[in-house]
Amino acid sequence: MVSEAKISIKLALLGDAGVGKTSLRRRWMGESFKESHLPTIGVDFSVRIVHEENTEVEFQIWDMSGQDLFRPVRERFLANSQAILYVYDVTNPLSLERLRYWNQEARVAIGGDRYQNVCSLLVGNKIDLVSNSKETLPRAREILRELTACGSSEEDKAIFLTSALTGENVEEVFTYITKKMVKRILLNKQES
Ligand SMILES: Nc1nc2c(ncn2[C@@H]2O[C@H](COP(=O)(O)OP(=O)(O)OP(=O)(O)O)[C@@H](O)[C@H]2O)c(=O)[nH]1
Ligand SMILES: [Mg+2]
Repeated sequence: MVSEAKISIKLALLGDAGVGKTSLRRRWMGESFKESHLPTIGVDFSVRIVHEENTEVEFQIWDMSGQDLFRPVRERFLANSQAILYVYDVTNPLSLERLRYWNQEARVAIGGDRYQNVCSLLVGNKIDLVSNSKETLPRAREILRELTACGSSEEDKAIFLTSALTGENVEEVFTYITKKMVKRILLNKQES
């Protein structure tokens, strides 16, 4: 029997306070949805094991507070991130613009050279609250161009519209990032 390879992925959730980072994490972890906003204090952490291409993937999720005051804490935990979900709220256009700020914070914490290897995805959350969430996509594409996407020719695929409330597209986000990261890590292993 061929034993599975084992890898771990350190994924950070970044975005303004209240956009739904914790709700997305909880949804993917199979936990219940909370109606009230309980702000994350500093950083929350979850681990989930998934399997992809004969590889066991330990997904470490670092769920960051969106409040300014926790910047020093975030920086410490961001430093080793391999993937980042930049989350905005589709009902709040400012939260989409603010992803440029979050990108700067991540670049500084991770370091310019290393940031080039980080896999970034944009997630527009709370689509259950609007009938036209796709209207945010043109601007989201522009902003994503400034970030490092998971393969620049696949920009469209690196933007997901989700609802942590209904669960729509949440699994797809994590499946996408798993496939991308496993492919990349296995490729790097072969080359080294
Ligand atoms: N309708 C709807 N509400 C959502 C959704 N996701 C989150 N919320 C609500 O938005 C509020 C904030 O959600 P959180 O997940 O705590 O936000 P956060 O980004 O983790 O916030 P901080 O930890 O303060 O940075 C809560 O009241 C959630 O119930 C969603 O997809 N749809
Ligand atoms: Mg939170």
